[in-house]
Amino acid sequence: MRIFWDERQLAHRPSIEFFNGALEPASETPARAEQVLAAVGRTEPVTERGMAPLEAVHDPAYLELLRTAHDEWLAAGRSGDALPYCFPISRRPRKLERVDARLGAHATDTCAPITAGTWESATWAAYTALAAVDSALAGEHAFAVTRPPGHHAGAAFMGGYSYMNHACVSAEHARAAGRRVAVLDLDYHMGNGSEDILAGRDGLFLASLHADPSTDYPFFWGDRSEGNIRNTPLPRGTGFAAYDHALAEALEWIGEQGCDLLVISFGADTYRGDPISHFELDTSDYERLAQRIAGTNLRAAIVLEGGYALDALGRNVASFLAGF
Ligand code: OKP
Ligand code: ZN
Repeated sequence: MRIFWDERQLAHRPSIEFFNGALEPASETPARAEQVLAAVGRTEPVTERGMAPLEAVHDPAYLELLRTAHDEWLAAGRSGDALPYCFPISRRPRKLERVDARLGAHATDTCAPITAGTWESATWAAYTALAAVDSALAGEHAFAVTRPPGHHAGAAFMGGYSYMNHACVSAEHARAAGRRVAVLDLDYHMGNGSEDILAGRDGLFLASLHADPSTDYPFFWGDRSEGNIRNTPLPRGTGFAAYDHALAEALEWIGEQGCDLLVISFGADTYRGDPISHFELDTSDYERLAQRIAGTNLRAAIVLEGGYALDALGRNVASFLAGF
């Protein structure tokens, strides 16, 4: 297992978030990466890849907003993190002038604050994922230490702590290299951005296990399967036996699609101690789940999505990696 990391991912430092109607300290912090790094040991460096692999999955106007929104926010006389508050439910095309309108046009929710370092971290998360998928293409499993998460970022939207969909950027890179690629999403939350990007794309597949959207974020996706998308909603309280069974079925489907490479969106927020989630996996369960995946003989590029129990995040990730 090779492990990749670039410290520019620490530049994104959101301060606050809305949660259940109150402003709270942000859950998605640089300390998450630091906990993981302390647990996994030596990492390898990552190279810059320019805009092309990002533009292969994201809309150029959206990328431009990500790059410039915080500067525009400051130019408008604001301080702190840039957040949208008004969203285009009307779907009427408009010429957008204020940064507030442009943010709302490219966001599903208020859970993705843009800070001074967001662009730097999000692009280096994508480059780190690309390094991992290059390793998988060459025949060796790899783990990319990535933050902020990516799977709620769609072709032209951010949301849920996610800006750049690094799982999809790396899956598309492997597809362009001639592979049939499955993204296996094991984060607690349904990866609505990944579905947005992958639905209907030739040679790319998404199998996702997640909390039932009737009870959990992102609410408006994740209950239906169609074409190259396979969604498995699971109830709050799901523990190892039911999760492992759902994983076995997802892997069988991935095999039936003829996939020959895996990108795993790994979220450790399925852990029983996660502060914002409601599954019941234990640290040792991650190793057993990973053993099941490794048993398929597909090479895997693993990227980090969520996981907010800071004290346990490192050992949960290490347990998952040990299974390979
Ligand atoms: C990201 B990932 C915060 C409310 C919490 C957002 C959850 C994002 C999870 N304002 N809802 O999938 O771990
Ligand atoms: Zn999550």
